Amino acid sequence: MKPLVNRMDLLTGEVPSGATVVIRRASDMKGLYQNRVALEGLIKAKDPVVYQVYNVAVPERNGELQHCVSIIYPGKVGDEYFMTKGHFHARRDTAEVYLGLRGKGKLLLQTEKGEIEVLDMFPGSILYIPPYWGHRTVNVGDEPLIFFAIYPGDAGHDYQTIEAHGFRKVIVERDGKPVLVDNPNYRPST
Ligand code: PAN
Ligand code: ZN
Repeated sequence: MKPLVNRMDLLTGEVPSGATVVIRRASDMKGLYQNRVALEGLIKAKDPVVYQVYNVAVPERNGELQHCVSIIYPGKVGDEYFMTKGHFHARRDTAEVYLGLRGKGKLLLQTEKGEIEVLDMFPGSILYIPPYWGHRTVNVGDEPLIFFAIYPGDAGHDYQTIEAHGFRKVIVERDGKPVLVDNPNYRPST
């Protein structure tokens, strides 16, 4: 691997070259929001992009550092804000750092035992995700939420655990403000 430099647009979060982009539309988020009817309506209307991630191409092996820019667009499904799918790292003993660049967000973290934490994301926020904590980001503002992330090359992503159990809490809008409420559909691990 040779050293490399890439450029991101600090306003839009786009990385025009040197990265692969993953695009997640409303139709990719089935089963993740509480309000299925609202999600179906959104998919039928125009199936908007909920978020996208520019991943700089780095080998997925120990010693390397994966790094990427995530952009979560403003919007809601019912009263639940646009958010990422959320995941654990496949290798549970790997950490991650997020650097907030634009917008207003919440980082929802949860251990497999169901312990939960919520951190604020804002331009200049430096967030540490320790090993063993699943994580999901939520855009609670009215502009794109953009952040840079760095994590071990061989961390990998486990989406299935979150898909199967959900997060204990969800972040919804109440009277124009984000509020953390219990997830009625949370299925704890036994
Ligand atoms: C981030 C996330 C990114 C998209 O780069 O992968 O924000 O979220 P999902 O992967 O949950 O769809 C990260 O935490 N990587 O490990
Ligand atoms: Zn991660």
